Amino acid sequence: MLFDATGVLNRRRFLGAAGAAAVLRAEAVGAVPSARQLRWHEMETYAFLHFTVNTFTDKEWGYGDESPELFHPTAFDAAALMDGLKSGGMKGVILTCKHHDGFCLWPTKTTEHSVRRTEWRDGRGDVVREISTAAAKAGLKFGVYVSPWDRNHAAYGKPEYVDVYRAQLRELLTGYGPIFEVWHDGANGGDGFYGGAREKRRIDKRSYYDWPGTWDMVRKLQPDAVIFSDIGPDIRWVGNEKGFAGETCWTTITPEAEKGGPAAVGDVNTKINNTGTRGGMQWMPAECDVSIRPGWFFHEKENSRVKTPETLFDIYMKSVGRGGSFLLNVPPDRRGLLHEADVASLRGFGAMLRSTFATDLAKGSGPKALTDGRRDTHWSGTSAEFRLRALAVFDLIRVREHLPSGQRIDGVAVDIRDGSDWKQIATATSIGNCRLLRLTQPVTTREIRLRVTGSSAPPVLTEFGLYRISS
Ligand code: FUL
Repeated sequence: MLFDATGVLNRRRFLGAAGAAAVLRAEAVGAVPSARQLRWHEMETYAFLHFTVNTFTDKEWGYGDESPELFHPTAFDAAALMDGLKSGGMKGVILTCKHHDGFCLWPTKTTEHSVRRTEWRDGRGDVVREISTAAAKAGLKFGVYVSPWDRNHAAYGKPEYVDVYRAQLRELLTGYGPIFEVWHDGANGGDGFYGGAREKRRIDKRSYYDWPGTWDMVRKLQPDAVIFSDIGPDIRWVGNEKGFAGETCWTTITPEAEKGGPAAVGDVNTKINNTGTRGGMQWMPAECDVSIRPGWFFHEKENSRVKTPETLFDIYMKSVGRGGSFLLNVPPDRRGLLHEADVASLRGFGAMLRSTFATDLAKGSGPKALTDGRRDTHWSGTSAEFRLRALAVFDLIRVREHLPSGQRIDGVAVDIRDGSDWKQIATATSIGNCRLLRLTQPVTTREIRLRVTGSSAPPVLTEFGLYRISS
């Protein structure tokens, strides 16, 4: 028996069976995901829409003194936006309901600085309403980005503003149906218009917003929503805006401030956020955000710099393929549509994803729970063999851990049969929700073996799949 009656690993037998010289650590399974995190883990790929007055001023950060009249999309079409995102395989969409400039894309009661003060839809428009409705119709989940920093609001920096911020969130979380994610950026304070004061306002990142109070409110209003920030509590920033997680990326983490000590929204050690912490205190998966263009907002001059489907696929490998999620920003243009170049790239990427994962060559070839294409069935062991019906060619391997059991695996190796021996073709460290192992050359074989080369408790896996990357 590899494990005793209580499930504790017999170290000597484990090493023998795995055939690896891994060092096992006898530690507890540690942090495990909540139900809302588990649901989020299944999404993997979703989109950001950065859209506001900046789209019309050609800026990335508005100062807060922009006239609302500047916002005048000429052909805004939420259904068309959703079509474009869906063609890229997106499962949800997070809208910048308010960016740092403070302009609100919905007719909020909290400020005059909103779509109500525009000629768009005769001042009766509501971008949040149109996007959330179109998303639901298209089968996409909807999330909100509400910038805590507000360069327009006169009260920013004073205690009253925190109530304004919460009231804005409350409107969004109560008036627009189910929300899957609430997104808080970490850009806090600085110079701005602030109701005409035009000055620099600094805030204390650790105390000003009283984040626990805000997050309690989010939990009450939308208990199923995951909350994102530099420090979670549900989903963490991956530490860069290029869309990649660390080659080793633990879902667990004990976040740290840039200079050590407890982290805060706006003050994290980005390296630790990028890799997570083995055996960390919290289950807090990494979200990898990146824009399809150099900027987050639409700029005509960047039309020739839209990322190609191949680049997006590479980012997918380094985000979803390392246990995180891929949050791809595709900014609407001044018409209120996705630019043709972005749509072409989304389509190409979506097609690559769909055709790559259409056929799992390992299906039915090994332990049932690993090869039945389901995530709710799981298998425990340290070495599994797969015998395919015929010779197959593949260059991509997908391995998934059973998340409710915690992140147990420290490393895996994959071998193919080579005469009477096995030949190792790939290795990986952290697994978590999904690990994609891309081979440098396609491999042709019928017999494959997965070995767990180290784990902190009996490994529990839900999937082993083999694919051929489509170009
Ligand atoms: C950052 C912001 O400053 C950027 O403008 C953008 O919204 C990015 C996703 O988050 O904190």
